[in-house]
Amino acid sequence: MLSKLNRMLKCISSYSVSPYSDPESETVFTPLVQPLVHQRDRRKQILLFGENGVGKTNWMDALANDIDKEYPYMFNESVHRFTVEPESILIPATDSCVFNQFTLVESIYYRKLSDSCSEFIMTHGYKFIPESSKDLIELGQCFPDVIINEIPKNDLVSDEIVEDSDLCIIMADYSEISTIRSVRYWIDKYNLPPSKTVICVNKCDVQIDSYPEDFRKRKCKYLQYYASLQYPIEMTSVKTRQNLHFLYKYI
Ligand SMILES: Nc1nc2c(ncn2[C@@H]2O[C@H](COP(=O)(O)OP(=O)(O)O)[C@@H](O)[C@H]2O)c(=O)[nH]1
Ligand SMILES: [Mg+2]
Repeated sequence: MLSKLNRMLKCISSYSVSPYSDPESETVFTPLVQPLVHQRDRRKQILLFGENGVGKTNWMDALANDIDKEYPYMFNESVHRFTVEPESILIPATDSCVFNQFTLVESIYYRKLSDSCSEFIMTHGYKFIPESSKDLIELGQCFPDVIINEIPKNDLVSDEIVEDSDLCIIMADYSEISTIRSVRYWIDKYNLPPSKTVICVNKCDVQIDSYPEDFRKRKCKYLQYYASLQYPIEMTSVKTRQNLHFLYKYI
C-alpha cells in the first residue's frame, strides 16, 4: 500500500513544477506573497475514506476543477466508476477568495440542500453541526498544495500513512443510513483520531420523501454520537457545490 501511494505521489510530483526555480536561467525568484510561500513548503496530505458510491471521486474532481478553473467540473449523476486502487489528486495552492462563503443557513435559504435535508438540519442539526462565523474561512487566506488520496474499501492503510497524513476525511451519503452507520467502521479500522478527522455527509441535495421520522431520528443519533466523540461533521453536496471547500477549515 505504501509503495502504491508513493508511486502515485511520484507521478504527481513529476507533472507539477516548483514555482520557485527556473531551470532555464540562474534567476532566483523572490516570492511576492510571503505567507503562501511559507505554507507551500510542504504539501498537505489528505486520506479520504468511505463506502463505495458516497461521492469521493466526484468530490475530489469537483474540488480540483473548482480551484483550477480551466476545466469547469460538470456534475453527472450517472458517472460512477468503482475505485479499486488508491487514487490521488493534486489540488493546487489557492486562496480563499475563490471559495463559496455561504454559511449553512444561507445555503439552506438559497436551496443548495434538499428540503428534507434542510429540515433535518433545522430540527436536529444544530446539535452536531458547528455553525458560527469562526467556521467560515476568512477571505484572503492562502493555502498550500493539497494531495487527496482516495482509499478504496479493500485497501489497508498502515498506521504510518495515517500518522503522516495531515487530515483524514470519512465521507458518508446523507440518503443512505448504512453509510452513516459505517463511519464507525472506518474510525475503528484505521484508528482515526478526532483531532485530525472530519466526517463529511455528502449528497445533501437528495430529496428523501419516503422515509419516516424514525429514519431521521436514527440518522441523527449516529451523527450526534460522532459529535459527542468530538468528530467535526460537515454537510456537503457535490451536485450543488455546497460546502466543497470545507477541508480548508482543518488544514
Ligand atoms: N445527488 C448526488 N449524487 C452524487 C453526489 N456526489 C456524488 N454523486 C453520485 O454518486 C455516485 C458515486 O459517486 P463516486 O464519486 O464515484 O463515489 P465513490 O465510490 O465514493 O468514489 C455517482 O453517480 C455520482 O454522480 C451529490 O452530491 N449528490
Ligand atoms: Mg471512487
